[in-house]
Amino acid sequence: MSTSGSGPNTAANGIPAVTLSDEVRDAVASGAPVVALESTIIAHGLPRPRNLRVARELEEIVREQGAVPATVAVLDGVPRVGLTEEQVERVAEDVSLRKLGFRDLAPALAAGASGATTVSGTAFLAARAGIRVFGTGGLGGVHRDWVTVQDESADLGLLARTRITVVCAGVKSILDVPATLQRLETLGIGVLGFGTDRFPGFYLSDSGEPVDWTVDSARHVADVMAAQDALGGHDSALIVANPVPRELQLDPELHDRVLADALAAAEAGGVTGQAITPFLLGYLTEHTCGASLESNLAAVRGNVRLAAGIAVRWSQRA
Ligand code: PSU
Ligand code: MN
Repeated sequence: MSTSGSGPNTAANGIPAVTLSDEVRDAVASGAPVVALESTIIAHGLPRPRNLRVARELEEIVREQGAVPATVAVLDGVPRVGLTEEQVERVAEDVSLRKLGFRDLAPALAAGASGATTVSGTAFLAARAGIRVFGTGGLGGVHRDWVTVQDESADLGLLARTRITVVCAGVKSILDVPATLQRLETLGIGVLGFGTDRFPGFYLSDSGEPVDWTVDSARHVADVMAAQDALGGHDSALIVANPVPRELQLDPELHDRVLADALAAAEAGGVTGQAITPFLLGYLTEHTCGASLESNLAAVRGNVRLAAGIAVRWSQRA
């Protein structure tokens, strides 16, 4: 793996290995706090041109907490952890960027392609770069029509075998939330409710489902991470489920109504596979007149802030 920010280190087969920005490389090497940020949310999860402002704002939130942001993407076949300002702009503006889950990384590298990384792609590359904390919006999960299409996000399987702490606002209600929680249990992925004993519902502070473990401070999360490491065994992630503040959540009635319409529109339009999540998110934004976008952003901001706080705590233990 390359740790060079100045030009990728080319592996024996001619394919560039993971490239860290100079700032991220130095921070990782010195044990300073670093927070990984995904790029799919920027490229495919938020409307342009707002997405660029959000990408910059998220990096700024991490810095305000005293940590280093490491936005992850694949650009021209190079997997990058930590982007320059120009690279962040490209992620936000280039409409040809693909959506890359973990399994897409190798073909993208081989083809010299560019793409934004999902939770699975980001978590993999961040862990390879030595980063332990990752802040995002919502995880992928089990889709509601799983029985017929078996669409379960690769996020879950990847997190079952990657030692990283992911701060999220739960999973979107476009998914089957109880089934997703069940799969997390089956896969052995720990879930902590941050200041709550309810699993958050992304746009909503409460999905209606319980969580088994509650923590109330970044220090407590770091204690759980240390216990994971002390136990040893195979690597798995830790999910910190951080609810959007109740006063910033989407009106639950509006949420339920528009969600039902969105699911019907996806079915009528035959939208499936990688396209379904961006489709449903776009539909919700449009049909709530932007209200879903505001709760979405409130959730992401809160998660990234908390992720930075956890990264700071974690770095103090070392
Ligand atoms: N949930 C959101 N916004 C998003 C995503 C999920 O609220 O942008 C993105 C994340 O990058 C996540 C991906 O990893 O969608 C999951 O996609 P799929 O279901 O195709 O695995
Ligand atoms: Mn899928």
